[in-house]
Amino acid sequence: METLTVETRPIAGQKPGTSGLRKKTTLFMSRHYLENFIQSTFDAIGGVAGKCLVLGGDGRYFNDRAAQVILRMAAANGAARVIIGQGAILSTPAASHLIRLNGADGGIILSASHNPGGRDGDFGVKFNMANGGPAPEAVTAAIHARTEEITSYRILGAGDADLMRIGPQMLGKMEVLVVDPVADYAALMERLFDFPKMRALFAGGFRMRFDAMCAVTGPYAAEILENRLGAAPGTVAHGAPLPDFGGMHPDPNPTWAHELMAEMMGPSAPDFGAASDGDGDRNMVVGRGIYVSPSDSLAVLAANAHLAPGYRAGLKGVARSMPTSAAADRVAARLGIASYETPTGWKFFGTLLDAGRATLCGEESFGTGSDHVREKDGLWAVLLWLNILAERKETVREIMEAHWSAFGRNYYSRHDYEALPADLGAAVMDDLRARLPGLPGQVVEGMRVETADDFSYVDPVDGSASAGQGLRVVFAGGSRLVLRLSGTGTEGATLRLYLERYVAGPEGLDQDVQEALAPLIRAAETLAAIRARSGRTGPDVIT
Ligand code: VG1
Ligand code: CO
Repeated sequence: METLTVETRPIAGQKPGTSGLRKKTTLFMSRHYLENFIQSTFDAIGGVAGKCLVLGGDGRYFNDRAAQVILRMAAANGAARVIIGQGAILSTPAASHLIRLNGADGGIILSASHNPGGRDGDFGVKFNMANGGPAPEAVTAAIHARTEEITSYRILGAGDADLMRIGPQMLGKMEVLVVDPVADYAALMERLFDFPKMRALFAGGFRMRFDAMCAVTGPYAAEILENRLGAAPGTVAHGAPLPDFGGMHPDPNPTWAHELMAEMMGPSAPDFGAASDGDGDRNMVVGRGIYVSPSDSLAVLAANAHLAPGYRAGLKGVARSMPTSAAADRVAARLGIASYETPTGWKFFGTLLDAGRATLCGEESFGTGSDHVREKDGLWAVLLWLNILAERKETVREIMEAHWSAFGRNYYSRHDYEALPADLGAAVMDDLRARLPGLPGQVVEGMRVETADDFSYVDPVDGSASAGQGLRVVFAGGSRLVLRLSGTGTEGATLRLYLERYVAGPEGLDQDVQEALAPLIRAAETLAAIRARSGRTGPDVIT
């Protein structure tokens, strides 16, 4: 088998965003596009000669073809071994676990997460480091810089590897080890949680619905929930991963997981509902008749994690992304442990997890995880909830209400304005940023502005700095609004407006969320005028 060196030229725009490089699938399939990015990644990390990598993806259109190209490129670049999920399938948390379990040097995950799949949808590539976590900004910047100067890439002149055959095979001089995508991950979950107790819960008639949304989590959820925990067959809906996600939009929020929401709010709702996203790293949790906001979910998990065997020793600290509500901070304060506020994106949690400063991490965007891997982990969060439910023997509603009366309630919502013209999105941000210095002291919609800034972060472990991470306006009493541009979209600009208001209780803990936030919603329009300037009547998605 011959190693080919193929001449190429830099392709503009190969700049990773919040979570890897995401582009239209057809662009990724165009000549040299994937190859340039993969070679640039290999070059930026000092080559892959002699190294071991993990490879897999969420099964979306082009997943299998891209995996074959990457295998041939890894072989041509001298990699010793690639561990790949059968059929090139791996959820993001399972990939993170395999990197750590095997002491691999890193991994490549093929996913655009919640972005729609299919030929007309999106595709993505993420690079993860030896700790199993997303490449930090310094590495993604080096990859991007390399894409701007690349002149050639190396690829093996070989046929396809047989990715359905579990076990080792050779591709040139490189070993390709095909593994069951689920087995090691399921074993890890059995170590963290009290499976006998959770089995007893289901045996006692507890009913659950898990909506895998035709994305990668289906096989994981079916194996763990139905086979190992004894949940009724059919508990997992939309369980077969499909290249176009069956036309679904695997974003686990009330808008896109509307089937699950309708069932959970209906007359014959099961006890517990959950959904996950395209690559299995995010989760939505719903009780019978009650939606749990992701910020609240993080706080409840932090307050109750000690009920699960893997966390019995207690938590070292809790970290959340800046736009996530401060509910988890209140729990950390009560537990006497540290809390951290990081920029959006899981890559910022890695150093805290590695240094043993944080055990649980979470984002308002339905991402929760712990130090068991270095990615957020949708099914893990669902299992921790189940373990807590099995221990407390209360309903989700009872658990939420008890939590709010103990800690107060951080009313929270995110309003997304999707696919705005890029220049409009940038102008809204620029104009509000320019106004920030003059805002403190001003009264907007009856609320006095206390502080206003553009969030910047210095990593407490490695000292790396990240500026421009979101505009914050904080009002007296702690209510706040945050505005930032999405870094995962592939069309125009998506503005995310985050709204939060704290009510200490005991009165006012059961308000409608949007009504509780109404003054902040008005203040945001006064300050940023997104509706007026875009001509939109409201957000596209409310979570
Ligand atoms: C979004 C979320 C962010 C999350 C990221 C990747 O980013 O807001 O919290 O980490 O997606 O998640 P942005 O830049 O569009 O706001 V995933 O599951 O899509 O890998
Ligand atoms: Co995801």
